[in-house]
Amino acid sequence: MIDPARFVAHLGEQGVSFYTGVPDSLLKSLNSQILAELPRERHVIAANEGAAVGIAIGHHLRTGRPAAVYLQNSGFGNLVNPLLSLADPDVYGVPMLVIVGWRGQVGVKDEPQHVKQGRVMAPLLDALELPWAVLPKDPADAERCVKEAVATAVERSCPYLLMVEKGSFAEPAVTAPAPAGAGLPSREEALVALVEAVGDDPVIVSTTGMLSRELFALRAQSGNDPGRDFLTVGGMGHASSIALGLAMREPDREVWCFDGDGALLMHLGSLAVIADHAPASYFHVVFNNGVHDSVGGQPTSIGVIDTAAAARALGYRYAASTADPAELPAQLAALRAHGGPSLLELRVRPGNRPDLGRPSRTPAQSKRAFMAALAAPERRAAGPGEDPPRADPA
Ligand SMILES: Cc1ncc(C[n+]2csc(CCOP(=O)(O)OP(=O)(O)O)c2C)c(N)n1
Repeated sequence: MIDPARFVAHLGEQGVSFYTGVPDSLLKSLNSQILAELPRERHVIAANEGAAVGIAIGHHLRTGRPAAVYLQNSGFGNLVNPLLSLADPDVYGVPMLVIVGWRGQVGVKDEPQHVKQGRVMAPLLDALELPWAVLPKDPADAERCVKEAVATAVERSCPYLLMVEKGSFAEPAVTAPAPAGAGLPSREEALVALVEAVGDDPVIVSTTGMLSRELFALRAQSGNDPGRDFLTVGGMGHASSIALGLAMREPDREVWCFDGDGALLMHLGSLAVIADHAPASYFHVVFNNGVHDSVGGQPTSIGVIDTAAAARALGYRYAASTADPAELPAQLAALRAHGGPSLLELRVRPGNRPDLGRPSRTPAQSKRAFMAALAAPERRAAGPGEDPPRADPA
């Protein structure tokens, strides 16, 4: 295994001393090392993977040096646009080292949302016509690989991609300070109270990561599952847009998006579009723990904004904030009284219980059940010119 401290030191020796990216569970040790060791001038946790490439380009324009960009391969699609239309040697030609955590690698058991992305990684990388390699787990081989990667990136003025397999990095010797949150409820406690206050009739679209797993576990435990939860297991940052598409075709039923602060920031522009198009039945709750909790607790930039004020400034009809689950019935009454699109920031502490399970149904099974529940006969008939709702026969 690779010692993350040595990895960072070795990259420094190759002239790479600036890091930016979106954290990943496979890169957790490296992310912790960078967080603990580097000053803020040398490390930026970006809103999304494409933005990280942008930051790396800016860094190079002023320093002439390559930056390191890190991400999980789930975010590969976000990165491809600026990589190919800006950094590529056919455009500006910007050297950088792109370190990609390889979830869903063939032969390694992983969640359904990672399987296809993992399986097609090699052909996708080949199609980019950029140099890439799998980072060896042996420390000496890893150093040789990194040296060669940086030299190639600089020589050819291009991004070089390094794929990192599960279990490549050892635990770091240093630890970043634990994120704050004392006195706040856990995400799961807040979720239980929120689900109770939302009630059984609405549709719920929950965000990527632990929150969806906690919602699934809550339904399984309580035995009360109205069947109208959509778990956004991949596509981080898009739960609010899924909820928008739904709400526009479901104006007589409340649609609630349960979001995370990292996911909210990842595609914050969607809020303006939601404000512009969502019906009054659209409600948005952001579980704000200040970190990317699901992949190791690395901070987001949510702390610099007033989330409720930002939602109002982006056009939401009403927005408020609370850290008290007991206040939820009153807070939700206020949201409902104002009508949507409205947002509630729910401040919670980082962390989850260690024995949290994972959804036992496949995403395709969940989708069919969800569509069938929405199309259930007690619902209104399709309006003129509308397709009747139907479950996917696949
Ligand atoms: C596009 C994309 N980038 C990165 C990831 C990896 N990832 C999964 S959950 C998560 C953190 C989510 O943070 P937040 O929305 O704040 O929710 P929390 O985990 O704190 O509850 C990340 C980075 C992903 N799934 N998709």
